Amino acid sequence: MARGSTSVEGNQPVSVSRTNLRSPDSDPAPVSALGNVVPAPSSVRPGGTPYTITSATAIRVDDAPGVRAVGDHLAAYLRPSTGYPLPVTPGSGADGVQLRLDPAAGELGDEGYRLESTGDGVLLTAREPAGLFHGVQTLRQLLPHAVEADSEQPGPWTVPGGTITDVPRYPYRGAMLDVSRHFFTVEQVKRYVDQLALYKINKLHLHLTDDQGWRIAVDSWPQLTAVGGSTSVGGTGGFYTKDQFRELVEYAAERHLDVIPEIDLPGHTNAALASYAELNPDGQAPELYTGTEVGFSSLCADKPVTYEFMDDVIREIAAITPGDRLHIGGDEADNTSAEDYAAIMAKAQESVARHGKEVVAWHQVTGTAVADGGWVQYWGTDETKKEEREQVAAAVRAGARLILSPADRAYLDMKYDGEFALGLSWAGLVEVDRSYDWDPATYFAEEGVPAEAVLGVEAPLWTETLSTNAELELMAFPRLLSAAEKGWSRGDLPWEGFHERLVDQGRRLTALGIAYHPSPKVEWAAE
Ligand code: IFG
Repeated sequence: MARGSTSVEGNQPVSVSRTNLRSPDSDPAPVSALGNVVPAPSSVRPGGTPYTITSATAIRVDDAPGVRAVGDHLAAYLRPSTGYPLPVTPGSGADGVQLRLDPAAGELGDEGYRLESTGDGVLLTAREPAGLFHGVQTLRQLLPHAVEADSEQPGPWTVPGGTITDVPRYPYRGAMLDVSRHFFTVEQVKRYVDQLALYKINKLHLHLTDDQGWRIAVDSWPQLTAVGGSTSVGGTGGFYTKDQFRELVEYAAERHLDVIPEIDLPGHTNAALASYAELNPDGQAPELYTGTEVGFSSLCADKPVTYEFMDDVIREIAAITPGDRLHIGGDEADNTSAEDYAAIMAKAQESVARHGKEVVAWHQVTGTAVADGGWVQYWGTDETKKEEREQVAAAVRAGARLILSPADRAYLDMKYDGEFALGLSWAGLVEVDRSYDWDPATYFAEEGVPAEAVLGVEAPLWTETLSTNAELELMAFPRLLSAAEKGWSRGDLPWEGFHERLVDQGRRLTALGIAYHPSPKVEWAAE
């Protein structure tokens, strides 16, 4: 099996060393046109006659809930660049592009799909609408990259012939956006959601509260946004009303992403403490904070009002969150004693359960009791002490499940190189090859954590140094594609194959108006 290409029988693990980095003697076979997709599909069988979309092509959809919506998304993706009408037509025609549900296709699971491209057309089959939506993202990538343009381009719009059968490896494939250090409006977040959908990301974790800003309205504590939402790192503030948050949740859901809101506790709370004097030990509210230090703030464990505050906030956020998960933070509580941390996190987890949700928290929560069914988000690095990793493994043995966000691989705010203007470097420098150089399935193998305890992967983007979509996109692309592939495909695919497929993705990102980082690790102009 030549290194670097996706096999015709699914992704056979190639024998790579612990790193997936390019080895000098690698001679990757050219990836097939049908396999030129990120994340890599499970099984790619090129062959048969290609299909060319024309002005006569119809998008034929099952008359079932959610299927027409996927057809409308596909039409919206293709109409501007092709200039074709591409009507979305309920009915059973067997030509054109068909989106069909098959409840018996159990092997495709909740999010998988089959794409069959022949001379007569493209047939997308899935058990659920989410699978059809993910199949549509693959179909986009099988068309020339000019299809992503928002103005009419010359064709032809040809899809390679063959069959793709594709099922995600992990159910949790996330991206986090920190809207506290710098606020991003609803429209700015929607733009990021559109980009995440192309790579089959299905979770948007919004880091809504921190020292520098409280970004979500809470009716019972209105000062949180009136005061706590009024500033940011070095600048103006902002916040989402509940209706705006609902609008984001709906927009993400239409693109098959669940929103997971984070209320960071007990640390990273200066914005809340500055908003309500009574939350502070001495009844004195601190100044609003617009710097970038961490670890200095803490809720007060021995004041009853603290727990009223937390329960009110969790109640109101739970009520506007359709998903079943709330993130309660738990990181960098450097100014909270272990005893106080345990007391606060226990109460917070009780509140989450009382309001009908389940917990996600940063892995520091494993220093105290993790609620049944709790999910732990690990953000350590290769330098993380063994006992810290062991503590996480112990929580897993007690039933917790893991979301992996290793900061020296998946943190999109890490500088690419020492001279890079944006981003931070506390976890090291992360070029795109390093962002690809890890395998979620074996990441905690040394601690004996079973592979099935890993729910998936998330790529956080912290915004201490970012405030525009252009800056966000420079940091997120192309490294988000590594996280997307680690979450959807096998984690032991060789760097060479990913590198090959990145080249075409670069052209797509450009066609999408995304100014990505032209990493020197990738031969972007390669034919
Ligand atoms: N660590 C902090 C973030 C942010 C980050 C920047 C976590 C969980 C460093 N906590 O990452 O608030 O400041 O890279």
